[in-house]
Amino acid sequence: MTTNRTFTMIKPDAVAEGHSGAIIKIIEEAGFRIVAIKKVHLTKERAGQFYAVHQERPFYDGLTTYMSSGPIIPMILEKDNAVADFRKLIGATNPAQAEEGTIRKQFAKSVESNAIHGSDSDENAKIESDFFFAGLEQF
Ligand code: RTP
Ligand code: MG
Repeated sequence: MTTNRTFTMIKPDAVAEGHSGAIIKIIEEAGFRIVAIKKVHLTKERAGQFYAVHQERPFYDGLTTYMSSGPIIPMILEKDNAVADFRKLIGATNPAQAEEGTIRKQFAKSVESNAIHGSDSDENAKIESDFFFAGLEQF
């Protein structure tokens, strides 16, 4: 089953450098509606819970340090085919491999500090949305 929602976070590097507005503009112009949005600063422990799926990977400690290094902007987005279309809009994990015109091509600095997150499945979009937003915030 495909749903019409996905989850994203503008990551600490992009927020700190003042790119949030430009990134949100690209997202809205691509046809996504913002369902929920806020600004939060995760603890390293909480970042570790979000990325628990990667806990055996060599980059896990660096990833959780990075994701707790400053505020992030989590959002729930709505559009037909949201998960796949949003992954396409953000581009490859490593900006060196990201296509021209993608958000990571424009704003990511490295494979780790890559400006933005996008859920990789409908199931994870729901889990990740519920991690940050209460049901009454998801309108
Ligand atoms: P995301 O989950 O953030 O949307 O990114 P993704 O699916 O494209 O990449 P994933 O494999 O899920 O990795 C999650 C995040 O971990 C950092 N990373 N660092 N140093 C490294 O080799 C490495 N690999 C991944 C990135 O911040 C990546 O987005
Ligand atoms: Mg991922």
